[in-house]
This record gives sequence, C-alpha cells and structure tokens, in this order.
Amino acid sequence: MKNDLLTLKNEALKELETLAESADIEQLQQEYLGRKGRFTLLLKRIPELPKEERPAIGKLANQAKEELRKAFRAATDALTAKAEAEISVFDVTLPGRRPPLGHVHPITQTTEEICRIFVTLGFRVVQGPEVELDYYNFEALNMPKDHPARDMQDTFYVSDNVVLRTHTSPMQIRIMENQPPPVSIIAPGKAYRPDSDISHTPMFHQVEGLLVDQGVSFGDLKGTLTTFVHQMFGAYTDLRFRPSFFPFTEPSAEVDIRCVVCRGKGCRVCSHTGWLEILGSGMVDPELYRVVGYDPESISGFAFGMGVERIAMLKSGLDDIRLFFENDIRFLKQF
Ligand code: 2U9
Repeated sequence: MKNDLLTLKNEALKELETLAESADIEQLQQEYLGRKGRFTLLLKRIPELPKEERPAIGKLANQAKEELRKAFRAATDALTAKAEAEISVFDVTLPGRRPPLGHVHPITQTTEEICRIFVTLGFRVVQGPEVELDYYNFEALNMPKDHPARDMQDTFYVSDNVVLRTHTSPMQIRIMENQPPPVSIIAPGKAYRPDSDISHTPMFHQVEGLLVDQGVSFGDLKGTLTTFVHQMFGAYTDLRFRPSFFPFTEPSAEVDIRCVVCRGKGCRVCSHTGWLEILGSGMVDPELYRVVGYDPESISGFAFGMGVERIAMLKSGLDDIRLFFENDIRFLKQF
C-alpha cells in the first residue's frame, strides 16, 4: 500500500510537469483526486488494512494527497501568472500597426494611361471574354483554319472551337456584329500566346482600337496615332510609319518611335536601328466588314494594336518582361 501510494503520487507529479494548459491540469487533477480518481480509490482501501498499519498509512496518504493538491495549485498559479505577464506587456494605448498599402499594378497603370488618351479622342472602352470561340479569335479575322497566319498566333485550346484569345480583336468583331457604324472603340485586356522569354510571357496585355465611319482615311489613322504617341511619350517624340502585314488590315503599318535610350544614335535596346517598334496598325480589310454585315462600299476604318508590357517597359527602361509578373514587392513598389 505504501509503495502504491508513493508510485501513484510520483506518476501524477511527473505527468503534471508535461502540461501547459490549465484545462489539462484540471483534468489530471480529476483523474487522480476526483471522487472516482485513482488516488481517491486507493485511499478508500485503507480500512481494509490490518488495524495496526492504518494510522501510519493514513498519515502518509494525507501527506501525499496534500502534496499533490499543492503541486496542482502551484502549476495552475504559474500558468495564470504567465498569462497575466503576457497581457501586461501589451500596451493598449499604442497606435495600431498600419497594414501595408498596395497600389495599382504598373501594367494596369499603363493600360489606364493608354485608355485615357484614346477616351479623350472620343473612343469608348469595351471589354469581353478571355476564353473565346475560334470563330471570333481567328475565322472572322481572315484567319480560317489552316491559314499560315495562325502559326504566328498559335494558342491554348480549351476545345476544338474554344481558345484562350490571342488578341483582344474578337471584341471588335462582337461590337460590329451588334451595332451599325460609326464605331470608335478600344479593347484593353489580357491575351494569351505560347511564348515565354525575356520579352514574351504566355499571358500579356493589349490595347487594340478600331474606328469605322464614312470616309475614314489613312490620314486619320496617322493623325490619331501621332497624337497618341505624343501624349504617351512626349510632344517631341519622333515617329515613323513602316509598311507591314497583318491578316486583318490592308494596307498595314507598324509605328516606331525614336529610341528612348540612345535618341536615335543606335544602341543595344533598338538593335542599332535608332528606332523602337511600339504598335501595329492598318486600314481594316473590307472582307471583315462583309463578315459582320457592314457595307464595305459605304464605310472604311482603321485599327491598331499594342502590347501594354512593351509600352510599360519602354517608358520605364526595363529589359525583362517577366519582372511584371514575379510579384516581387521591391520591384512593384517602384511604380
Ligand atoms: C478588327 C480589325 C483589325 C488590330 C491590329 C495590330 C495591327 C498589331 C500587335 C501589336 C503588338 C499585337 O500585342 S501585339 O503583339 N497588333 O500589330 N493589331 S492592327 O486590328 C484589327 C482588330 C480587329 C476587327
């Protein structure tokens, strides 16, 4: 009995040392000293002992019980004191910590700046689906299945006839299908192509524009885009229109600005040409008007498209497009 009492007491004390929650301490106390606790049940067996042994064992049992009670109280008190100490180091009069304030992503900033310029010129902003029908992304834009122009814009296929759009041009078709001329819209948004290197990411951003009305000429295209370039890159920026080819415009022209790095002398950034390509443009191919039910004999129009990342990189002197999408706060904070 004596041994049992001491073993049980030591067992309880050992277990108590491992506890750090007051609820656990209370539970342990119940387990040993509760009405049906292990210690209590052992004490109940004292009357069964021979009469002469009872006083000594009784004394020992009381001492052990008292020791256990004190140990439980001390453990609970220590926890309460610790919690109080933690509360007292929290100064409620201190001002709260401000959550870091984010800001608009540089690509969104650039998109908004481009849109703002065209809105002041009378264009309306339109947005639409990034997951597009093959028809709107390719077919309606003079790129039937098996047309070689599709190679330049191969994309991610969701199914045979559904793709991630490779440009925002499907929006221009959708708008023309739904309203008669005149149309003057810009379509900003994400586009997707399976390219990935220092100047291409599989997802990128474009702003495309379309103006269709009676008597629209290549002169209107030049005037509009010259105004845009002067507002975006500065009033004295030199630009040139260089003949090019796009499946949906004829004639087509790419617009270059004098290199912002070397001012035309020739450097690594402009591949020693002195010029930087910033956008593509052209007079809308009359075939497209037939597709949307416009009469190509009575109207004409121009269209253009630009990559927002490229514009943002040229404006800020960056040479790696991937920086925009790495979510490195140290980089993004600089804009
Ligand atoms: C319709 C008719 C014509 C949109 C155009 C470009 C020229 C062009 C590129 C610039 C860089 C895409 O992001 S980029 O790779 N775009 O060069 N885009 S004309 O022409 C259209 C669009 C819709 C109905």
